[in-house]
Amino acid sequence: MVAQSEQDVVASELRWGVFVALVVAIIFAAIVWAAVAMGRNPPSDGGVIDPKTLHLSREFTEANLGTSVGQDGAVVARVVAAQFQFIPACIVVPAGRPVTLRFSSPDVIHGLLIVGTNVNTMVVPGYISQVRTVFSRPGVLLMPCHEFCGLGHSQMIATVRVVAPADFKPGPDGRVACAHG
Ligand SMILES: [Cu+2]
Repeated sequence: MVAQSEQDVVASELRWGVFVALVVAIIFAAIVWAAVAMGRNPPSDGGVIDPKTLHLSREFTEANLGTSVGQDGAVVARVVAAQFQFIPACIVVPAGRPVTLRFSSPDVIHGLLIVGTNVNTMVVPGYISQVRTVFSRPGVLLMPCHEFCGLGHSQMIATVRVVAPADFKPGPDGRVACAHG
């Protein structure tokens, strides 16, 4: 091996430094581009809400929880993640159609994922976590809490019932609920 001079080593370090800086700049630019030009933001970007009064007003009151279909046909499901349950513990969503999921917590930090889908978010008190997705096919999916939130954490699991579009029948008030719970 040829012995390198001190200057060679410094020059090599500088080259690698520039290379790494370029990689970081490209990744950073991609993140900014996705956020600004494509509107892709982290799931926690759904707005702020006071965890103390979550259940009293605005969208997370009891009557608003679960799945609803708006006048424009948009499907939105709202779920409260609390120690140690999801409320409601079961939601119904249609397959093959965009669904917006909105979550919030009245107590501590929770997290959730829906098994076999790209839905995966933290639920931080004070913020609304929003995930948009399309469920590809009908089935019963599990939605466990994936952030340790206390002694009952392992019991904290909900069910997502994905039904065929023909079986997705909102009531006159635009709401759809699981048959039991
Ligand atoms: Cu939890």
